[in-house]
Amino acid sequence: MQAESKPTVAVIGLGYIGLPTAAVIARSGSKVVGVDVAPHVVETINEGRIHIEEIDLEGLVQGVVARGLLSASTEVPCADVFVIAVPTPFDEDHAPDIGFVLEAARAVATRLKHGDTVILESTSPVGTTEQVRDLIAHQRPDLAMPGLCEGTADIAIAYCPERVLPGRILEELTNNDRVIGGITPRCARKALSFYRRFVRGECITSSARAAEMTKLTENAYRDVNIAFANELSIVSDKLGLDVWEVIRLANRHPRVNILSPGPGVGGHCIAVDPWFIVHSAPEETPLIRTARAVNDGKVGHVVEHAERLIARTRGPVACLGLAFKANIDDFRESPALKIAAALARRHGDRIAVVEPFAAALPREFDGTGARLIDLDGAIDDCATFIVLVDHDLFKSVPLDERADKLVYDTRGIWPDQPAPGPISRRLRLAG
Ligand code: SAJ
Repeated sequence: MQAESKPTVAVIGLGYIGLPTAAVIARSGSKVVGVDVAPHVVETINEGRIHIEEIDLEGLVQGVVARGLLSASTEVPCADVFVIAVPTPFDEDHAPDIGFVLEAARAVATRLKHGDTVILESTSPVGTTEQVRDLIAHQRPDLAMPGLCEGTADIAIAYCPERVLPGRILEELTNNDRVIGGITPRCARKALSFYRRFVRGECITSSARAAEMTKLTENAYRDVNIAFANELSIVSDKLGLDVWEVIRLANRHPRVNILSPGPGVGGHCIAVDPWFIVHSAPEETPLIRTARAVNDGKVGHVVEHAERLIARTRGPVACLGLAFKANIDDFRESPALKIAAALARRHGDRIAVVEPFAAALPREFDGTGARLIDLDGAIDDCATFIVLVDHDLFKSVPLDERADKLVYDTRGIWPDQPAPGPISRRLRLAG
């Protein structure tokens, strides 16, 4: 990569992180090729459209594709900078699976030339960037590798985790601070000069291993803190207290900031990444492991409470929301989906699901008899509401449209909801 010219870039993986990243880099003037194994993703992007929901992304992709700055391919091209943004799932034993990262590295290795930079952005267990380096070293003995050669390496390899929040990806991609961990300090500086082209937040350099651990730490921190809120909600339920009130009052302390309880923790990051730490240090992580158990256990707790409510009522029950969090169309690892599907399996056609981000019920509901209805239909037909997601649409329902409903609000979106009776009151307060 020459110092001042705009580097050509290949972004491997065009999912929730890779596509917005490719588009933002293209907006900065670099020619970007996005690479994905799925032909329909490549076709969609080359038509200037997108295959995921994210605020403002469609317009941005349309613009950079039209200007010839972004294109997509199933093949990794030659480039100055390679950004790897592929998934890192875990297996049944919660062991991280870095197979997609290594596959991407293998494809990148065939294209590398002297002066190129390889950056891993996928959330990865500590040591993965070094494994990428070792794989490339094995495949390309003609290139001097950072950390393995005497003197200056031929290529730079770094780890720079994405930290963006779904629903705010474009804004956070540009404005969040970035941690850039190099295999060597020289690698970190090389990657830094790349990120400075499109990141307005501060870019801090470190080692690849520290940057890998930083990313895992951020999500484990959030998981542990949500677990605390979820545990409080179960305690409050037992003691007949309103958990939302308790948290609101406690948060008035200047050094207390408790997060919100909910039906559990979903998504593909916070419910997954803490396991990468546990897996690398199983004896040393009782707290992180317990937090995972508390958050996973919240799903069963909500199902039990909902069951009791449903057993005492008649007629259709509205489950509000399936997404793993508010205002997105992402149902992966969603506690709301697990809860609604469990209730549908048990109560069949009594269950009506409202999810403005779904065109049809997911396959988990096949054969249950449950149906997808819109919010107005639920307000007209259902006397019982189980709130599972805090979508803005649900929050906007005024009190006079729900005052006569029996409500179990796991997200605390309707603090003004009247408590019609002792059982439902206890259920609503459970959080
Ligand atoms: N949740 C609660 N209570 C809360 C906050 C969240 O129950 O107070 C639940 C949500 O409903 C959801 C889950 O936790 O089910 C995760 O949602 P989230 O908004 O906390 O996080 P994600 O998974 O959308 O994104 C996280 C972010 N990490 C942190 O905030 C530390 C994001 O910055 C990361 O880039 C992303 O993971 C990632 O890709 O790793």
